[in-house]
Parts: sequence; C-alpha cells; structure tokens
Amino acid sequence: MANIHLKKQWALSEGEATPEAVYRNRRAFLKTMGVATIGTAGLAYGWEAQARSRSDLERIIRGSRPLGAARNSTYKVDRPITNELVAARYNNFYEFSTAKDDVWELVEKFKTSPWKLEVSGLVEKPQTFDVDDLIKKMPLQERVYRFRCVEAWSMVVPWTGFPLKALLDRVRPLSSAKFVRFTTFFDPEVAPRQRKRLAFWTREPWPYTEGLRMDEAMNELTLLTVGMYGHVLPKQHGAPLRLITPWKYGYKSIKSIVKIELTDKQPATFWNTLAPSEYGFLSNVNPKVPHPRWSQARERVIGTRERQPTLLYNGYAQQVAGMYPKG
Ligand SMILES: Nc1nc2c(c(=O)[nH]1)N[C@H]1C(S)=C(S)[C@@H](COP(=O)(O)O)O[C@H]1N2
Ligand SMILES: [Mo]
Repeated sequence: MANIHLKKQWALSEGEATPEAVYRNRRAFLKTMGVATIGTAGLAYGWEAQARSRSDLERIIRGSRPLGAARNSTYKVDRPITNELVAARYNNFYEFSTAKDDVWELVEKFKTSPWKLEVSGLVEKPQTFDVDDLIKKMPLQERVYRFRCVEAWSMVVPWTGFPLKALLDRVRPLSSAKFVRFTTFFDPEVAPRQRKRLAFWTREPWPYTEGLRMDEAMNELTLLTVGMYGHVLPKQHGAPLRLITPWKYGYKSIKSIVKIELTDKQPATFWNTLAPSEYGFLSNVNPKVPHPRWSQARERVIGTRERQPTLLYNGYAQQVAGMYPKG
C-alpha cells in the first residue's frame, strides 16, 4: 500500500503540481506511517540526512575553490543576479531527491574529484580527460545567463566554463556526427533514487541522459560549466562539470557529466523517455507553447516575489533563432 501510494507521488513528472507541495505531502505522509516505514522509505529518500542549518550551507559555498575567470561582457542580462544561497538550496537533481531544498544536504557523500570525462563516439581522437586537469587547461570565462526551468521558475547566474565547441574541436568530430549524447554518473550507493527498487517503481531510466544536435552543441552559447559565482560548482549544482544551454528548459542542462558521445542518431533523453508527450528533444524556451499541464508564458523569479514574462528562446533569439525553422 505504501508503495502504491508513494509511486503516485514519485511518478509525478517534473514540476507537476508544485514540487514544494509534493515534498510537504510526502513529509506528512511519512509521519503518519510510523518509524518502521520511515526506516526503509527514509533510507531510499535519504531521510537519514541530518537537518543542517543555513550556516552549514554558507560554509560549503564559501569553502568552494575560487576559479577567478574573467567575465565575458558579451553575455549580459538586464536583471539582477540571483542570490547565491537562494540558488544553492533550490535544486533539481533527481538522483538525490525530488524535493529542491534538501539536495544540498543529500550530496554530502558524493565525490566529485577525481573525475573522469570520456569524449568518444564519432570522433577522430576519442579521449578521456581528468576534469581537474581540464579545468586547469581550458581557458575559462564567466558568463551571466538567464536560466529557465520548465516548472516556470527562473534565475540569473554567473557561470564559469568554456564553450563545448572548444572541447569538441580537440577530439575532431567526424562529418557523420549529427548529435551529441551526454550521460550523468551512475552510482546507486550515493544517489538514492538510482537504487534498483525505487527506479523500478518510478520507471526512471538512469543514468540521466541528454542530447543536442551538432549545430546546437557547437553554438557559441553552449557552455560546459565548471563553476558559478566565481568558484567551482557546488555539488548540488552538478559538480564537477555540467552543461548550460540557456535558450532551452533547465532539464537540458545535464549535471555531473561522465560521458559525451557523438552519434549519428538522435539520442534518447531521460525526460523524453519518461514522458515523451511532455518533454520534447529540442525543448527550446517558448512562452507560446504551453506544457500540457501548465502555461509557459510567465516565470517566477526565485528568491523574490516577482513574476515576469518569459521570452522566446529565453531571450537568446539573436544567437539561436537561425538554427530553427520560423513559425
Ligand atoms: N543529472 C541531472 N541533471 C539535471 C537534473 C537532474 O535531475 N539530474 N535536473 C535538471 C533540471 S530539471 C534543472 S531545472 C536543472 C537545475 O539546476 P540547478 O539545481 O543547478 O539550478 O538541472 C538539470 N540537470
Ligand atoms: Mo527543470
């Protein structure tokens, strides 16, 4: 019974109802189930994590290694940068939790160094990189981008990274390469929601994968990201390396990448596999195309009470509209 009841909640696709409501319901539900159930369900969810205070979060953020990359002023946003602590405890990272405000705690045992990144598939020179090494080697820059989640919240973040193109150029894509497939780490020991039993109930196709067309991957905006707010990525944001594609909904910005493969076929993606009618492959931000269950016309600015209109391609039409048919 517990499983059936819970499955219903877990089966909610991204952003159905408000995740906060799901989280509160779950908490209330578990409370009524008593200690025995909390013992097992609790472990699966990572409820063993101790509630820690705001000062713990602050300490984690302040302790992140600085990167000191110069800001590329080509990429400006006419809105204030989101408060760092607000962003740091408002995360989507389903490997750890479907709630947002507990991811930062649940990643405690997640080890993000050393970290290998494989770049392979339809390339002349497949290579595996040590990410710490890569961070030292690649010319890093900071870019302030808008970020828009399909759940209709948004933020503005200074990311540090390098264009994906700079990495792909190093491995020399073959002309047969048409798509890029990205894969997140798979480790059920540290990521509770990847555990077999839970994955069976939720039908979640771990590991998380995402994909881009080759032209999108080579677009100037597409940033392989290793830091934010001037320092390395905190684990809850997808350390040590994630994708940022600011004209697409947030779920395309895959976290904690272990593999980048060039392919000739459109790759399957996590959300598209789970709910194909709700999450397309392209997933470009478009205020005129509602998600089947809610409008995309406006967005809630996290850390404020503000709502604002959502822009076509999230405000990046100038850089990306040319890649897509008009209409
Ligand atoms: N591996 C992985 N990557 C992921 C996700 C996830 O659950 N797992 N969530 C995505 C979604 S839905 C969003 S909105 C962003 C959130 O990034 P943030 O937590 O850094 O704000 O990460 C994206 N990347
Ligand atoms: Mo999202």
